[in-house]
Amino acid sequence: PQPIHLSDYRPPAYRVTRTELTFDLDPAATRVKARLHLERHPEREPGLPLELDGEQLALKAIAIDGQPLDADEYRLTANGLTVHRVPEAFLLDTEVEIAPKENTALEGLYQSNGMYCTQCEAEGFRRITFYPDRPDVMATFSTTLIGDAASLPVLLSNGNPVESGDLPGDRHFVTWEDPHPKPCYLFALVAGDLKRVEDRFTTMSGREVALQIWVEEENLGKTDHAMASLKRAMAWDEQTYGREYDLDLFMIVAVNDFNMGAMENKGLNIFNSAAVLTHPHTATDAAFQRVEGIVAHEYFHNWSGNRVTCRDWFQLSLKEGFTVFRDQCFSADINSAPVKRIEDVSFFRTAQFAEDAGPTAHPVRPDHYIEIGNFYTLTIYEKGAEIVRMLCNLVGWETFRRGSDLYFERFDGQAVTIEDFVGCMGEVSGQDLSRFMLWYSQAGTPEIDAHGEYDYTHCEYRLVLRQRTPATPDQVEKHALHIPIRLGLVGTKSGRDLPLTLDGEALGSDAVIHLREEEQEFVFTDVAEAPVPSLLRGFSAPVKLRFPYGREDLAFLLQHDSDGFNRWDAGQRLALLALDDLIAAHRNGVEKVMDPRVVEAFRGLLASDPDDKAVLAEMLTLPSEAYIAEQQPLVDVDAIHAARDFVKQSLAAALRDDFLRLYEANRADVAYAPEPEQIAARSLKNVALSYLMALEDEQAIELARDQFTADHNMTDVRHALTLLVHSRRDDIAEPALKAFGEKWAHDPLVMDQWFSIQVTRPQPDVLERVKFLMAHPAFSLKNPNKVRALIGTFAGQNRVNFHRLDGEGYRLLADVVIELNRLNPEIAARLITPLTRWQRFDETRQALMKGELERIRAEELSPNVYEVVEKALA
Ligand code: BAL
Ligand code: ZN
Repeated sequence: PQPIHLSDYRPPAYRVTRTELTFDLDPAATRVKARLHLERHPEREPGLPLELDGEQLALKAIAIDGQPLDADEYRLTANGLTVHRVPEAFLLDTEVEIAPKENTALEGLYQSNGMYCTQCEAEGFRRITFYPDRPDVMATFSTTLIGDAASLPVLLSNGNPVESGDLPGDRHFVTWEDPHPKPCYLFALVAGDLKRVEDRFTTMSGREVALQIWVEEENLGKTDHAMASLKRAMAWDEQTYGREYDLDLFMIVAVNDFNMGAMENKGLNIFNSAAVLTHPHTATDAAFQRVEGIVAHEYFHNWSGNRVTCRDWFQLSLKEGFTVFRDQCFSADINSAPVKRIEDVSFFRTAQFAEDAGPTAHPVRPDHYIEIGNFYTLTIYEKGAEIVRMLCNLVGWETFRRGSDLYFERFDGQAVTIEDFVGCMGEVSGQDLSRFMLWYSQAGTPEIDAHGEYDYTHCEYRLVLRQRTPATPDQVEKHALHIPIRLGLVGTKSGRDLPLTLDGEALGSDAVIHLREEEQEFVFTDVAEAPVPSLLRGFSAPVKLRFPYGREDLAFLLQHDSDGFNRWDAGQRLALLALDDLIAAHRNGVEKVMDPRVVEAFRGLLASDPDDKAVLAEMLTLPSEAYIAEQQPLVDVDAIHAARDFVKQSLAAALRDDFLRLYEANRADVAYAPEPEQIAARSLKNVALSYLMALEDEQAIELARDQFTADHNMTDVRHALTLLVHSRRDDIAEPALKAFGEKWAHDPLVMDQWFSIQVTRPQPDVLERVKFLMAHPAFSLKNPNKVRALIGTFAGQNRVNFHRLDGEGYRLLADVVIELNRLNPEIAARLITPLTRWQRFDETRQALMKGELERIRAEELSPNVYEVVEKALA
């Protein structure tokens, strides 16, 4: 497969102004009739052939302006259809046949549990009909669905229903009209035996919108939270961005087999059922919050994505980065803002940093790709959101909002570029953002080395910052970026933020400085006492910042930093220093000794009276094995696991009574609600229980067992079950696991959790368990949620066992990738990620991992898997 380059972009030769589709639904032979109203693009020369994308379509008929074409008037290939000569403006009629039931890739039209549904982003529409399948072709759509009246009583598509009726042969039809011009990636249809929950929303201009969530009957009781989240998101977007919904109807459909989390199709969002269905008995607090965030994300796309979309797929972060930023702010507003930031950054620094440092590293706006499906990445989404956040902070919220208004107004109904978005921000702020644009084109995580010195004589604090971005594949030379660094100087005597004066200007006690050069010195004057700098507050830029903090400095910041995020980060840094020593001790076979400063810091936290319990829970949580690994020059999975376990056990032993008190104090017996205060208390209680269970004494086991059997809500049940299953007490773990599996055998989303809990246990027999579970009746390689829950979780989260020295973990993953390469290339390509990180490991493991990548490469590969494997082995 050949790469596609951003620099080759040209407008399409012909644009479609209107699309009329008729689907006659059948599992093996769905007929799709398409009437396209086409005209030459004014910027393209006359006389060009008409090129349409199309894959796996059986062409049955083709006509232009009503005249059937002869075979020599067009050419069919595996990727599309070319009509050699067409008029300036014309109607194209085609009819194709497709087989939804054979579609295991879950792109285009497919079946899930007997219902029909679609996924067209990025390039799935070409599996439905011949079409210019690119986001800069925007048309109004009319869609008629014809299906069996008994088995497919519900027929949905984008827009508003305008006509329906019965047809001969017990069939019926519904016609939908979507008045908003859209690219075909936003097309959707759903047909099945579904039930709906309905609500209403009155928009800020007083229009009534019907809100519907469509599910299988047994899931009718699991939609309340999604509906409440949707209404909150609609109100938030009006209040925060002045954006109002624009159709009379907004629908969400839950689907079990879905590659992504959800999809923002115009007026008809299709959701992975895991991203929409919740019930206190089946979903954890984290799942409730995830649903809230994803429902909001998809809704927000209605403006940032649908009304204004991307010119080409290189601009994917235009809609995704902005929309992730919007959903992050929404979640922060309605939950604990510091915890939301801690969670997002914690995930980002673990997973996106790893991506940016690996063989698949790419800029937020890539300049080439083979398969766009491989670019729904943490870089495009999360780093893209960090860039938008920096922009917002650079120009200030009020100005950012004016820029956003200008962007939506100027480009409404258009397909545009990242320059158009940033240009609006530059225009309203008067700032020159040309250098800032480098964030979009330069891959890799910038590293900042900082050091500072206090001059007692002159009361000055001199801060020197040096930036460097390591080379990434295809991009060796890097330039200095514009990096905003929010900071404070915390007085060592007063424990307070000191006033900041820079170049004679008073900046307050919390300010942003701008690093633009490779190296810059900042001299703060009138600094009354020696400070400890608190740098990169709130993670003000997506960079790695190193500062030679002593452990006392970190303990001090943990106690005194006025920035909640940096207080948490100081604790993480302190724990990492202690972990470093322990990892070294483990490797050298030396006795491990716990750093008393960490114990004291934790004792202080446990004695504190937190104003935000959720933040305290985060502070008491040790860095994950994956994050610790990110800090190591070479990853030693066993040493990391042993060191982290040792810290956990040492803290538990030293502070057992405190953890016990914390557990009891947060054990409220209230009716479950997914609201911030309750979630915070549950997190704190469950963190305490984790420490107590590190000791595995009788009392801890009793507590965990009681919590498991009390069965109040899935958050508590799942946490207790995980602790039991991960303990050495098989006599308790196995019956609990069995009871849980039997109780929830009917619920696929809970069974996903059951799979994940088992395959993250640290015991060495887990690999055999993974194989055994692959034969479980509830498992299917064709269901992406199951693959992620069992295989993805094992390979991504069970580091000691996946990286077994006999290579069996790698082999298992490669076997699954090879099989999925045929069934579902998009999921297969994503699953390879852990193997692509081979350079981070010792030579033995490197050889084993590469061996498996080469075994995959020897197969006949989909473009998705080919691209990832080639990069990994380059
Ligand atoms: N556009 C794909 C799913 C999402 O990002 O919302
Ligand atoms: Zn999105």
